[in-house]
Amino acid sequence: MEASVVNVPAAEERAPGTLARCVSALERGERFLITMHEFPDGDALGSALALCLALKERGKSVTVYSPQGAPQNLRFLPGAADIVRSLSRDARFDVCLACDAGDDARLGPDLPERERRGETLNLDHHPRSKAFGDVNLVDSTAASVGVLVWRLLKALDQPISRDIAACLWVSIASDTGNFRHSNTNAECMRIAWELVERGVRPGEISSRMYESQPLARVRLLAEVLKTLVVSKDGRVAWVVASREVFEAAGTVEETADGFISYPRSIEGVEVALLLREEGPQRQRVSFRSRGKVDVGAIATRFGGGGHHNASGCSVPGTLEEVRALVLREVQRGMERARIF
Ligand SMILES: [Mn+2]
Repeated sequence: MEASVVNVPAAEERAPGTLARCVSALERGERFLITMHEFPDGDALGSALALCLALKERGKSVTVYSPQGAPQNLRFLPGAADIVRSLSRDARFDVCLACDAGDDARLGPDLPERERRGETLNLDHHPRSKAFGDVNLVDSTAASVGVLVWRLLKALDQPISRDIAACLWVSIASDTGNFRHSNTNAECMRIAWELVERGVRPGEISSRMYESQPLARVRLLAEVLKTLVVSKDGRVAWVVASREVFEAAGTVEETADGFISYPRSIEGVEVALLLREEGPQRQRVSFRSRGKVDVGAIATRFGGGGHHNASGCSVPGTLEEVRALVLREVQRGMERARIF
């Protein structure tokens, strides 16, 4: 093992042998299924595709499954074009790897039964991750699931190709907000350094991820920002992506993913929300916290989940009803955090 992987991961201390069990499953298995949470982000896709590339280099048969596939700005990732959106009923695997899932309910409708998908490895860093795997490699101190994949590949003595490095970079850069968020730590910076040494060009990847937006998405942002509201005390800010907002922007294909960073960026705001209309009677809510309020706990109350500073849930009710409900819970969260 290289000197760069000096820290003993917290997960290894809590559940000794977990990493070794994963390594042995990766060595023994022949047919692999890799999947991730629905509507995958850079971490889910980057970690899954890095694993896929590594396993293929080891001569394994690999299927990567995601019902939605990669969003437009992540389609440049090596292997993204080979993601399958459905699985046949008789597909069988030796090992199933779930990346960044939080909960097996988020793994898509075609996830095979346990007997057909094989030994299930849950690779995750969500603090309330459900232990649905036969092996649960879960470490909330890992900045992204790509960090866990890095540890696995190192333990396997797997050479890190430039393509694998690019996938891991996207995983880490996405979940740390480009090394800005509070989960940015020494381990992920050390890995990032090694990835650059293996040929990753951070500027090129950033440009693909953030500076290749369709015009319609920027028009959608303009409409979403018109809905910005800040609470009287300046601590809570929210934006709304309703059906009318999409109509005004003239797009149905674009998503409001990431727009929550704008209310979050306002000085003095502790909690930011983005409400998206999933239907007239159901709203998707994303939360971001500046650190004092545990928005993961708030989302969990509504049946969702996530991290202390970033979470989401889907709530039944009209936009008005859901906004009132979640704002009340945010207020309680602020009181618990002693922010008045
Ligand atoms: Mn993640």
